[in-house]
Amino acid sequence: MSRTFAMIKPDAVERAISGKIIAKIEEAGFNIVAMKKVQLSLADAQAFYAVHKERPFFGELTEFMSRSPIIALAMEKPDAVAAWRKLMGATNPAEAEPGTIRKEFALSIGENAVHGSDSDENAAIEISFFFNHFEQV
Ligand code: DAT
Ligand code: MG
Repeated sequence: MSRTFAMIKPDAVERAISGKIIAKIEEAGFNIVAMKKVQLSLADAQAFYAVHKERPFFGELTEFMSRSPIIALAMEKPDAVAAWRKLMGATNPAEAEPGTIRKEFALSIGENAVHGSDSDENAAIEISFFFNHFEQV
């Protein structure tokens, strides 16, 4: 069993489709071990996405991620990181496979509905960014 970290991003929470996305997560067999709705400050978003700070889209990304609430989730499944990235689909919804969350719900490469960790190591860092040990069942 392994864990990954997911976020339902502001564009999806604003459109009130977080329930549809959580249903897909559960239908795919993930066990949600922690979940909360929070609004990131700009500084929080800059810290979370620090790895992208030299990228040309960093300002746009961090302003978007802090403009309204997100839902943060830690979830468990065998090979969770890869399984969640497969269910999310490609970063750019134009390249996402049919049946993926980004294909169905993303608006653009920036406002792409969901986040997912890219490695077990980053999953652990991202889960602990949002949840302390007693917030994880
Ligand atoms: P992913 O979220 O699929 O892991 P990433 O880590 O490369 O993608 O980038 C993080 C987020 O930054 C991504 O979900 C949306 C935004 N982003 C990436 N590339 C972008 C681009 N070319 N223009 C605008 N936003 C971009
Ligand atoms: Mg990434």
